[in-house]
Amino acid sequence: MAHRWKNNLTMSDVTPRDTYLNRRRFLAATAALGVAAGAGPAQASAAKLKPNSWQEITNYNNFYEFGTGKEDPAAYAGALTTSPWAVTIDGMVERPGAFDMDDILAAMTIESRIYRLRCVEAWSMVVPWNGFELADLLAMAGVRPEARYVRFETLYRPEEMRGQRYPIVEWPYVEGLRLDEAMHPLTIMATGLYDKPLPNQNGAPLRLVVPWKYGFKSIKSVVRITLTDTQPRGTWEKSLPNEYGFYSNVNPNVDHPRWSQASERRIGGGLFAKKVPTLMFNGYEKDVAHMYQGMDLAKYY
Ligand SMILES: Nc1nc2c(c(=O)[nH]1)N[C@H]1C(S)=C(S)[C@@H](COP(=O)(O)O)O[C@H]1N2
Ligand SMILES: [Mo]
Repeated sequence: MAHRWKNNLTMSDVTPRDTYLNRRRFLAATAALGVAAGAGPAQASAAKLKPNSWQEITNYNNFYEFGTGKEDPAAYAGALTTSPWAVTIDGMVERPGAFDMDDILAAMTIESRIYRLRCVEAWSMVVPWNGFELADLLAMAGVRPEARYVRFETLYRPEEMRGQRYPIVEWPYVEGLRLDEAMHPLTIMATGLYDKPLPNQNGAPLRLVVPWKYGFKSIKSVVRITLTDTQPRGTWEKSLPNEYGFYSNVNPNVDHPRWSQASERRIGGGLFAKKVPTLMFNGYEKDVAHMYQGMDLAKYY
């Protein structure tokens, strides 16, 4: 379907640093995305952002719980019941328990973040998320000082998630972050898109978004968050450890064993659009590189 989409993005369209550093003003300026023009210098660059369309973002998905085709999630994720929903936060926390989605939403301030999304398969989009910082959610449970990592788990419900009836990967889908990555202000839990509730195919009702990492780290439909002192093994790391590492930071200089990561195809650019260069840490280098100082990124891929 990609050939039907019209959109022309360039790297300069996206200025994520301004967007998030000025997020409160950005939010105050507008309820709708992209209406921030003229509200001040910070908003001037934010207004240049050109997100992919709703149609693109909700019809070209990876969500293997509903099948491996890009159009399977849009076709089949409607079967998922997302209310009621609870997220268990456990492990090394002060107040472990099941947190009801309604209570989470009541406690959080929903904000807008326009982020790049770069899939490890070398395609990308720009997505206007709504959500809140993961750090604020973790604060509800109280992170204990011995915690070093965060492990996330997707719902396991094969009656509604038809892909889970097949051993495509090990279910439930699992991902993990180092605690400093989880606490980073760029790391959010998304609850919406374009100021509308998150569609099921995008990971309703709550999905992780870590914009400087390959898309598969951004786990969907999360039901459990565990604070731990042990590095979690994600679903893709377990399946193909020499292809997908724990860190999975977007890096144009470290190729996937089977393809180059130096450039990417923008969804919506059309079939014959030129690939655009992939940016270090997906363009978030200034904000996140300090966390990986001194690490050999080819070794810790
Ligand atoms: N539970 C779960 N989360 C997942 C996936 C998945 O298959 N299952 N796919 C990942 C991959 S590979 C990508 S690129 C993004 C895609 O997010 P999007 O469909 O909202 O663009 O979701 C990630 N989160
Ligand atoms: Mo992906």
